[in-house]
Amino acid sequence: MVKKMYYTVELTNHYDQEKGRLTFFESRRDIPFEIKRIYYINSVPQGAIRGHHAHKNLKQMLFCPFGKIRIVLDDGKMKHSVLLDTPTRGLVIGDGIWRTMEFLTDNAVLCVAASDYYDENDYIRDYNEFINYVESGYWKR
Ligand code: T46
Repeated sequence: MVKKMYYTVELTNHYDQEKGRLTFFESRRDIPFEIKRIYYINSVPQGAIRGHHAHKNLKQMLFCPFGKIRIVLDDGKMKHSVLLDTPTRGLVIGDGIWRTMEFLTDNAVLCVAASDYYDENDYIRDYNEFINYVESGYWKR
């Protein structure tokens, strides 16, 4: 479904000097899955790091409408980081990616569109277990 494991996307937006900016994305057109759930994270103290998990099947798109958040992505072999510091940047993350989210500014907001309902069984919250999944070939790319 999500062929690349993660990538950023520049979201379509309309800016008006007097009225501001409107940004949008649509299932299947701008992101490669149907959205079943939206959630958002706020009131995070500056410097706090959340995440530390991967998903077995879930695909998501992360975006930051306010503030600055660093997302570190780990496929079990290599790590990359992506800065969400503009409301028009989306980060699509496929399954099998260990992620952390570092809130670099106070009051930053992380919004997420997800391909499925919440299911704790889809989470891998132990890093050694994640590496075992990677080495077992669970995610065939
Ligand atoms: C992810 C990153 C980007 C729910 O009950 N329903 C939900 O839809 C979600 C997302 C979470 N929860 C519960 C599970 C935990 O008891 O809320 C609590 C906090 O969740 P968690 O510690 O997993 O939050 P983060 O910020 O570490 O991770 C979240 C998402 O859980 C995760 O899927 O990829 O944001």
